[in-house]
Amino acid sequence: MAGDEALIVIDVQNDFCPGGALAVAGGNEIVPLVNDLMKSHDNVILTQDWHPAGHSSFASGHAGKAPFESVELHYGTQTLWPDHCVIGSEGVAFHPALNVDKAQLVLRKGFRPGIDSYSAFFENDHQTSTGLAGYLSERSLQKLVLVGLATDFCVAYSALDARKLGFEVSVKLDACRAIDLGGSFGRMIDEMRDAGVVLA
Ligand code: VGL
Ligand code: ZN
Repeated sequence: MAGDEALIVIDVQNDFCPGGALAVAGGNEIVPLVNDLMKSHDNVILTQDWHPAGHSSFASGHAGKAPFESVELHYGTQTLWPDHCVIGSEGVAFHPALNVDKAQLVLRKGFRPGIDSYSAFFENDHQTSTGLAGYLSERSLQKLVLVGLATDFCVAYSALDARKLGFEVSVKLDACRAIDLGGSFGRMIDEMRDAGVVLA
């Protein structure tokens, strides 16, 4: 593996695995693959969806709204989710079989009550930075391999922002699983391909 390559493991957390609050079908199945990939990478970053209770992306706080509907927030249209990845809960923890020992950075996102963050680079206003691009450039990490949950939300938004920022990006689809909300999987695969993301 090249010294300028980083493996970014997106949101492999209990709430995105079967039995979790926002379970992604087969989410747990990627864990052995991700663990193997971590063995062959020197630079490993984990992201963690990290919401305060009552987060604005939770349908429970919007009268008359159900999970998977959407709402207009100050930065645009936001899909509403079941309460998930609440700080302090079991669901926010990494999957217990995920080997986190090699992670050099754990990047938490979605901690501001009024704004969601799918991407590991920018929150959903596409302006507020998480600081990840600065970390990667300070460490001269220019090639990114992305895996995790969910393919069509946090993985795809991260991959698209990474391309916009000029990184070389590949997504290893066998180590990802999708939510597929209203065709979002196919749409985001097309968007990633069009943006020059290598889909492996
Ligand atoms: C995610 C929806 C809400 C993800 C996070 O990790 O893909 N999706 N929060
Ligand atoms: Zn979330």
